[in-house]
Amino acid sequence: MTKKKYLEHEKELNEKGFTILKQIVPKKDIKAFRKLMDDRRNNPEPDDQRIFTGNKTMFPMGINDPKFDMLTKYFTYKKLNTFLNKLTDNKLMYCHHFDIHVGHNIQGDWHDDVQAYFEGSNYDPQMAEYKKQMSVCPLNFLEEYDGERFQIYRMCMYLQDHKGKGGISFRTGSHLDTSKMDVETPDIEAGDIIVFDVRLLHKANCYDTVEENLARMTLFMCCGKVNNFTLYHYHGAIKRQSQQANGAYHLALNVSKVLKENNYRF
Ligand SMILES: O=C(O)CCC(=O)C(=O)O
Ligand SMILES: [Fe+2]
Repeated sequence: MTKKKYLEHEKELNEKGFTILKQIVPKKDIKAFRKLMDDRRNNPEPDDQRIFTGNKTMFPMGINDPKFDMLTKYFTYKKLNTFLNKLTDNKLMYCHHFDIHVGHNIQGDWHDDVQAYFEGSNYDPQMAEYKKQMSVCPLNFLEEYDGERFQIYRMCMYLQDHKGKGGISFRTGSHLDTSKMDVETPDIEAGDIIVFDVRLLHKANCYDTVEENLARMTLFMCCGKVNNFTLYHYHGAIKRQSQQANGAYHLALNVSKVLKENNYRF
């Protein structure tokens, strides 16, 4: 990526709250991930953990389940890693938040993906109460602290195209001002990765698997710049994951190995 292109993405991310990195994931990986996820959904083994909401299947052990080991490839895409390292001044940190979702046919609600209660994060009082149980950060997430600002991002990999329907919508600029109402629904091609600020309000769009003859599959990863904001979020994400998985959170040894090799702290 040229310096000019990088600066355009960074500006868009800072101002609108999201940017799209085109064609990060090779077609052969998309095919292999889809096959794996389809298989894990359709052929469960007795010790598998799964959560069903509507027709969506989630895997609470996430990438730490050895059966999903192949998904550690997510941390190896050079173009994505170069972008994230530039964005975080080479202080990139994995936040232990990795969602594997298969199937989704209902319209989601507007929400952010912040995994801790921060001062100023008052969009939804009910969510604020839930977040307080995860992690309470005394910092205001709109202000700088110790020369650092809130820099936590979600990386969204869609394993099918969404041209005009079934993807994700954002309330542009709502990461800095929750009263922003302008909605954008970007077209996505399988293999693109959307990077968004976790404070940005977003919602999943309805996708009829039967009509499309294809299950809606997504892989959402999360990382940030090493600083106090990120640490509170990180602890909240671990707590959430252990609640979902009904047990202690363990980072799989192989996941940590791949993270380390690719300059992600954990
Ligand atoms: O599936 C999507 O497009 C969005 C999902 C989402 O927002 C979430 O899991 O937090
Ligand atoms: Fe979300």
